[in-house]
Amino acid sequence: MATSVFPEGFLWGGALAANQCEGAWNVGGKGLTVADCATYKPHVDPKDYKAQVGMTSEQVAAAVASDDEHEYPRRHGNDFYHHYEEDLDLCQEMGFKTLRVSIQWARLYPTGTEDEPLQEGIDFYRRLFEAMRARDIEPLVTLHHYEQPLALTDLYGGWYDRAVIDYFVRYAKTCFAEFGDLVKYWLTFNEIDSVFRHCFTTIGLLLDRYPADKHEEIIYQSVHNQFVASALATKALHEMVPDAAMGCMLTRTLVYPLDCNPQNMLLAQRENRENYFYSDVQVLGQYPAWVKRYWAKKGIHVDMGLDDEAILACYPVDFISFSYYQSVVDSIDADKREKVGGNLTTGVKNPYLPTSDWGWQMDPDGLHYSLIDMWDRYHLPLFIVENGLGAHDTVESDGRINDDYRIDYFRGHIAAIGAAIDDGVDVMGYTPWGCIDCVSMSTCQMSKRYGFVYVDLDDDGRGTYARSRKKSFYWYQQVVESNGAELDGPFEYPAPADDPGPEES
Ligand code: BGP
Repeated sequence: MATSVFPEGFLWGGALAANQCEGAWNVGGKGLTVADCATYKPHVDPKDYKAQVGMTSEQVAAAVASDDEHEYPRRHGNDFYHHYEEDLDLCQEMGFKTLRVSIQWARLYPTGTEDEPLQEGIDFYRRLFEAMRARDIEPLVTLHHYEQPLALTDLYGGWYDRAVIDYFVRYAKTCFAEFGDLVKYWLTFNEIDSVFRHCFTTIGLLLDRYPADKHEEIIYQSVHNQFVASALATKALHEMVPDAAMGCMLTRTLVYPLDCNPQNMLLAQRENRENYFYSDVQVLGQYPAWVKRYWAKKGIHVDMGLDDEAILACYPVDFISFSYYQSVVDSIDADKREKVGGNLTTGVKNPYLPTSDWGWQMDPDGLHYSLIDMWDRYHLPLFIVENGLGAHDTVESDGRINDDYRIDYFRGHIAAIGAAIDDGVDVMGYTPWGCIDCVSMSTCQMSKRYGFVYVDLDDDGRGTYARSRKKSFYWYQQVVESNGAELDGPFEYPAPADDPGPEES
């Protein structure tokens, strides 16, 4: 077998988020979340990403009044809440060393503000983490993945009010006290940089409640409150669970200049810096000077507590995690150019890159580039906690799902990670997104599938929720077993009739 460039103990695995997989939206006293309000929207132009995630007060009121799960597919997810044992068996069979999941704040504190957590919620997550440990799967847990209690929107305008900092820290401390013996790797806010792209899912903000000229200031204020909450959660984790580590989580939206026009170079540099603003604060522990100058020029006032900046400086994160799906191109004359969509972003079409079924540009070299760039900037271990291909899968008459396109995608990206490691970058692990098919974040489609494991469920909510192994399941199993050395080797894809089914654990 070829030798591996991946370090021993590399955390191979997969990633899920509670709001897209758990279902059981009204079970165990769980409160409504922002995710429970997201509607099914298959026909939105991917370039018009605001239409995918923009949310109004009227739409939220309609969601609150409705019990429908078809219109609000994240309410049923893939029913991981009831299938997690079987799903973990499949992850174990693929050889997973880790699985990224999230805790729904509203399963513990239905409105986010209760004095005591719900025991039923705690019991569920303890069972889940114990089941992972029983299979030697290291839990990697996000505290806040687009699923905060909806009540905080009415009570505090989402994260606009700093009162939410204390509620979040209390919730985080509950998690560390209840699960700290089982969970050693934590992340605070998923894709914290997405506040400007979709502020309802990230900070529970309904923009129609505020004057338009204040929107930018409100978003900066809210994300400042999240930065402080994240630092205080990091402090609490280090005090309560000294052998645990906290990471930040960034959407890496690598921007290339369209060409070597110096104006385009500067434009791309500025946009990459804007992307790094969030990790700069969480890793370096201070606001970059350009942000404060920008606020001053625009008359933006961010209310900071006396100790806030000291808190940011004292409690930076231990490692950096990020999602990477595609790169973006920009140009000073972008409005005259052909555009493409992406992960809730848009850009100029890159003539060198193929696109996915949803029009996202696939670029493994961009992952290689990003890893080097982030390592050179921060010198902290990097963890790729989301990457993957959303695609239409077909179940053949023999029950097989021949997702060679997904294997090709992963082969390229894993080779890119290996190349970055070879270039001296410290990479901790890799958890492909949606390892078990789940509901899409942007469009709430079930038909946008990312998994190694197929879930029998369609966009209309029809199906048995049965799980089956795609061809990529066996391919990835071999990759993990060889610690990333075997990306091309032959492997068997047994017909589902011969499939042994999940092993008893
Ligand atoms: C990331 C989110 C995930 C996930 C993924 C794929 O930005 O953190 O929750 O869903 O994107 O996006 P989508 O589901 O819209 O295809």
